[in-house]
Amino acid sequence: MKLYFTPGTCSLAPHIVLRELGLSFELERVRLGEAPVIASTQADYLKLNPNGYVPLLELDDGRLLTEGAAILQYLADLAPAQGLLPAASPIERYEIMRWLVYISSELHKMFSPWLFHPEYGEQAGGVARVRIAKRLELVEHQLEGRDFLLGERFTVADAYLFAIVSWAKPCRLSLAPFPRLQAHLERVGRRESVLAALKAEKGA
Ligand SMILES: N[C@@H](CCC(=O)N[C@@H](CS)C(=O)NCC(=O)O)C(=O)O
Repeated sequence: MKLYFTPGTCSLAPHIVLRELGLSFELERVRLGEAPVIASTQADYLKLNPNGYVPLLELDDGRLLTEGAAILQYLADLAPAQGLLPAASPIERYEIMRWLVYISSELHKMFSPWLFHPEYGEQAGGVARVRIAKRLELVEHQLEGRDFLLGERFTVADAYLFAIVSWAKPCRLSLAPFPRLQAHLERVGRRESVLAALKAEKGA
């Protein structure tokens, strides 16, 4: 398996999960932009993903899978015993899927593009910050009495939340009103898989 990733982006979530599960994988860095390329070869990345974004997972049989939320579920299902996405208890699984969709549509796509593209201007950025902060209230509420989104167990949703909400600081979004979320980020940030993923991406 090969994960196409870019440091500092949402591809950190499947990268963390690959390490959590102890799966063997290769990393391939992508330089994003108008004409994204595979960093090691300068090959045209659009040939692999015409939408030009990461993450992209290349399976051993050559199949390509995009969309972070789908990749996270696929990976977790490769090692069900590890419980990053429970299969045995359907409602818990759908609650995790609910969080994956919430993070993808209400957080991820509010940060990006609005806070990553200066061409949208300060006004759009300001609106995005207010909306994201509103959406984070639900996350803060969910974390009451819980170490992770679904309780005491780390799941794929926590990996995704960590990757996205880590953008708050560079995007000048204050997390001061969300102490439980801050504690969650610190807790997840201390995990071996996360430290290893960040180290590998820094050196890539
Ligand atoms: N719908 C995709 C979006 C992925 C996405 O937005 N990736 C960003 C990095 S966080 C990216 O590669 N952006 C570059 C671009 O859109 O050109 C998913 O959920 O996986």
